[in-house]
Amino acid sequence: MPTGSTTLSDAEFVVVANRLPVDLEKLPDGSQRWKRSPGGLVTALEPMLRSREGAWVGWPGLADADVEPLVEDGLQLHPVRLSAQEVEEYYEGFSNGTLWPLYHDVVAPPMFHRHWWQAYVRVNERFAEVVAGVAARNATVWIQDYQLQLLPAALRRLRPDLRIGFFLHIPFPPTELFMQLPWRRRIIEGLLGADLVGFHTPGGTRNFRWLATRLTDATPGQGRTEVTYDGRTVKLGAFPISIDSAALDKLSRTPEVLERAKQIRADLGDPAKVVLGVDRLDYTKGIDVRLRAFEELLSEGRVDPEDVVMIQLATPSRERVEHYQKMRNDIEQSVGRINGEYARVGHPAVHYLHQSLPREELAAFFVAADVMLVTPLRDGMNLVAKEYVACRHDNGGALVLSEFAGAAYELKDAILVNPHDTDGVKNALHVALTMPREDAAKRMRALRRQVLTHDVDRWARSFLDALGLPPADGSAS
Ligand code: ADQ
Repeated sequence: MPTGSTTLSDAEFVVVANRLPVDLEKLPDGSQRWKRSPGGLVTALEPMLRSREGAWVGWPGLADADVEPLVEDGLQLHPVRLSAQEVEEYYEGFSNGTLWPLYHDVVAPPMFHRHWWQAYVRVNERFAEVVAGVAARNATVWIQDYQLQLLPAALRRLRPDLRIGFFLHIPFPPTELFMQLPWRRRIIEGLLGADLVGFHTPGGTRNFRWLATRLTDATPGQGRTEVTYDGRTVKLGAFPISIDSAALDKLSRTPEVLERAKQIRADLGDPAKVVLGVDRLDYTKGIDVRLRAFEELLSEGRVDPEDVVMIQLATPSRERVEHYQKMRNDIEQSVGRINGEYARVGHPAVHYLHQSLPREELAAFFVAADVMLVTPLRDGMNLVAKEYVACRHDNGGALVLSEFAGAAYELKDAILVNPHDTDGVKNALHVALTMPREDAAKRMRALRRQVLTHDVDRWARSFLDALGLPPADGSAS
C-alpha cells in the first residue's frame, strides 16, 4: 500500500500517538503488510499533515517488528519499536491497567506496579528519541493521549527548540483520585514540558492546574489558562474533540444507507421502536447500565418486547486484558438472560453483535434507531453521541446521554442521565420512547446545529491556533 510520493526529510509538523494511522499485520505465511486503520484523529489531521509534508510517529501495532520509516501518500510514517514485554507492561499494563481506570473515576481498580511504570518511562523516552530525530529545527510537535504523558518533557530535554502541544483524549481525573498514583509528580512534570496542554472539558483543565501548582514548582499564570513553570509559560485549555460531521451527514443521506436502514428495521420485524447502543467494549461505557435499565422496563411491563427491540453493537477491545474478558462475559450473560426471559423464536429482545462494522453500516444503524443510548460511567468525550446526531438529517430519533461523558457539556439538548441512577436511566429511556415527535425533533435540531458547526477540523484548528502554529500557507515557524 505505501507509495513513495515524497522522500523522508525533517518534518515541520509532527503528530505523535501511541499508534500509527496504519497497522502492521502478520499474515499466516509469516509475511507482513500494512492495513489502514481509519480513525477520527487520522481523518482530522491527515489534510493538515499532508499540506505540510508532516510526519506521524507511533507504534505499528505489532510487537518486536523492525520496520523502516516509510512515506505513504506524502505522509511520513515513523514506527517506534515495542517488544512483546513492553506491549504487556507499557501498553496493556501501565496505560490500560493503571492510567485508564484511574482517569475514569476508578470505575475498575487501577493496578500500581513498579515494573509497569519503568516500562512506561522507557517507552516514552524511546518515543522522544524517535521524534527528536524526525522533527526539523523549530518544528511543531503534537502529542496525543495518556500513553505519552512523559513525552513532552523528555522531548524538550532533547530538543528545546521545538513547539510542543499535548492533547489528552480521556478525562483528567479529580485531584483526590490522581493523588493515588505513586508517580503523580513525574506525570505532571512530563506534561508541563509542553507549551500547550489541552483537555476535552474545562473540568480537566481545572484539575490539572490545581495539581500542577500543588505537586510542582509551577505557579498560576495570568488568567486561568496558563501556569508558569521552569521559566516558561504553559498554556492550558479545553478543546472538545468532534467528528467529520458533514461527511457523516452526507453519508447518512445516500440511497444505499437509507435503504439499508429500512432493511435493518425489516429484519428486526418492523418493531415500533428500535433502541441502539454502539461502543468499544469497555467497562467505562456503561453497557451493563443500559441492559439493566432495559431489562427492568421489560420486567415491569413498561416496555413491551413485541414493540421495542434493543441492539447493542460492541467493537472488540483490549481482549488480552483480564478485566475486559470478565466484562465481556458479564454482558453476554445479561443479553442471554434477557432473551431467555423475553424473546420468542425468531424475535430476540436484545440483538448483540461483538463486531466492528464498516462506516456505511454504522450510519444505517444510526438512521434506523429511534433511541440512542450513550450511558458511560465516565468518558472523555464520546464520539458515538455526535455521530448519531450527525446521521439524523430527518431530525428524528432521541439521544439519551450520560452526564459523565464530555459530550454532555455541548449536547445539552440530549436527555441527560446519571448512569449510576438506574431508575433515572429507566425513566429517561421511557421518556425517549414515548416523546412526541415534535418535541424530539426540536431537541434534535438544536443538537444538529451544535454538531454540524463544531466539527473535528475546527477542533484541530483551534488547538493548533492556541499552540501558535501558523496556517500552512503562512510563514513557517
Ligand atoms: P473511545 O473510548 O474509543 O475514544 P468514542 O469516542 O466513543 O470512544 O469513539 C469510538 C469510535 O469507535 C466511534 O467513532 C464509533 O463509531 C466507533 N465504533 C464503536 N463501536 C463500533 C462498531 N461496533 N463498529 C465500528 N465502529 C465502532 C477515546 C475516548 C473518548 C473520546 C475519543 C476521542 O475514550 O472519550 O471521545 O477518544 O478523543
